[in-house]
Amino acid sequence: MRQNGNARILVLGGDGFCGWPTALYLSRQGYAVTIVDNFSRRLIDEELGVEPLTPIESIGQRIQCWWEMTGLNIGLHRLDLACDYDPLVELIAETRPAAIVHFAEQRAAPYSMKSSRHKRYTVSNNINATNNLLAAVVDAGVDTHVVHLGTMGVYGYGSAGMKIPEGYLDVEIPLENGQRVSQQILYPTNPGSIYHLTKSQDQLLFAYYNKNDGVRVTDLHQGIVWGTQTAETSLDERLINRFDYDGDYGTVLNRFLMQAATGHELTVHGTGGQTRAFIHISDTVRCIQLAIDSPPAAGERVRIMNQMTETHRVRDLAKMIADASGAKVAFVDNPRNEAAENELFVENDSLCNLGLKPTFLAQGLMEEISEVAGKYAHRCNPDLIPCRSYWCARKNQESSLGEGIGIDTEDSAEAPHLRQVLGRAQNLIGPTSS
Ligand code: NAD
Ligand code: USQ
Repeated sequence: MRQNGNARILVLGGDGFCGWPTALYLSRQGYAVTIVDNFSRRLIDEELGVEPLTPIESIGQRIQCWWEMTGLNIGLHRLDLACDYDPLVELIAETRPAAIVHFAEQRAAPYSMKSSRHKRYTVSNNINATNNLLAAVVDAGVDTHVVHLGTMGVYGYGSAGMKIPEGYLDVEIPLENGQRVSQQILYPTNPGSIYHLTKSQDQLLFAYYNKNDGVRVTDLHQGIVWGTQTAETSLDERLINRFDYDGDYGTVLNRFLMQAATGHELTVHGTGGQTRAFIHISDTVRCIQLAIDSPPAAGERVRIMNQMTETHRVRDLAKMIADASGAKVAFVDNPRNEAAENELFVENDSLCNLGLKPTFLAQGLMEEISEVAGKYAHRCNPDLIPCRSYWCARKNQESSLGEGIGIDTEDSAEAPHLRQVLGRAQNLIGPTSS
């Protein structure tokens, strides 16, 4: 008998790197899962001329395979959350989900900084998707718990020396009459890219709809996700998760793993003194369930939890992987505008207290190098490894002249760069099971 059999969960962005394994995990835990996605991530692969290192199937084939392997059905709706408002309200009103997990945003900082077009697309897509979701929950008249994937990057990556708290900061304000008033405020946000900026703005949308309409929200401020496979995506190669390694979407640890496996130098930006927070993909999916199973009470303010398990300095990561694999480390010019060196201390008690048992880097590293990066190394295109998105406009223009990207030709921020490939979207979706 499945414990969660009656609970319907919508997974927005369920075809993506975090969304797909989460959809499978929740399905296996007994929730009735429906994926909502517009497949923009697959279209962006086309725009960038990139394929993931791992050979991912169409969403239809993925869902079909899941049914064959487990007898479990996953529903599917193709919607653009930033535009398709009425169908979204209908879907929520019809399914009355216990929770909606919101992964559906443009999530790469380098991509968001490539050009004004990419900045405008990222802002338009992400803010509209989040606002539409919240407005739709209100319009549908449901008491659904919204679980959002935020980012550690909303805090910036530093503090006054204390651990970064989980969302709220205790402050004391001196009044003119000499009294001092204590308050908790949202931790001052300090985003480093346009992408991170949209996550900061999401926080205000959540606070507003929570205050005004009583929408129950959990915002999970997640660190950099590493690894590829979970127990569920490993069941059959047709279920494999995507592994991004290119200069825009590849995240640092997965890039280093792939670089080690393909004999490429490990591309440390600047001095590698940047310290960041990390979490394994298996822990991501577990955290989502922990959040779903412990919703905030009616009337409770937005609950913010830091979803990370360890912090590392980039050059230490490179050394760890170089020592394990024999790879060489290259210190390259940093294309980003970020602090060269930072310390990072983070509170993460909430999810650990709910039952998270972290997977630490030392446990999974070699397995990732050999079983994923090594196995699919032949699919790597080395030309796609360098990061060519510069935070500084002039350098970006110089770079885009060489590549034919980044120049605005249309007066719309909606998704102009995607239009050229939209016609092929149907092929990417393939047959569907629902
Ligand atoms: P991803 O790009 O692989 O997946 C996002 C999915 O959302 C894609 O399938 C995409 O097609 C879909 N999507 C985007 N815009 C949409 C729209 N308007 N309508 C419908 N679907 C849309 O990204 P990911 O790595 O799985 O990240 C998921 C979420 O987790 C993001 O919000 C990201 O900010 C957050 N996050 C990711 C990481 C990480 O390291 N990957 C770390 C912290 C937080
Ligand atoms: N870096 C290198 N070499 C590389 C790639 C990156 O040194 O080849 C450095 C970057 O300069 C940066 C750090 O590694 O200092 C992290 O970069 P990243 O691309 O791994 O991570 P980031 O851009 O911060 O974004 C990723 C996800 C994003 C998520 C965020 C969580 O793409 O969706 O929100 O991690 S966090 O970093 O905690 O804000």
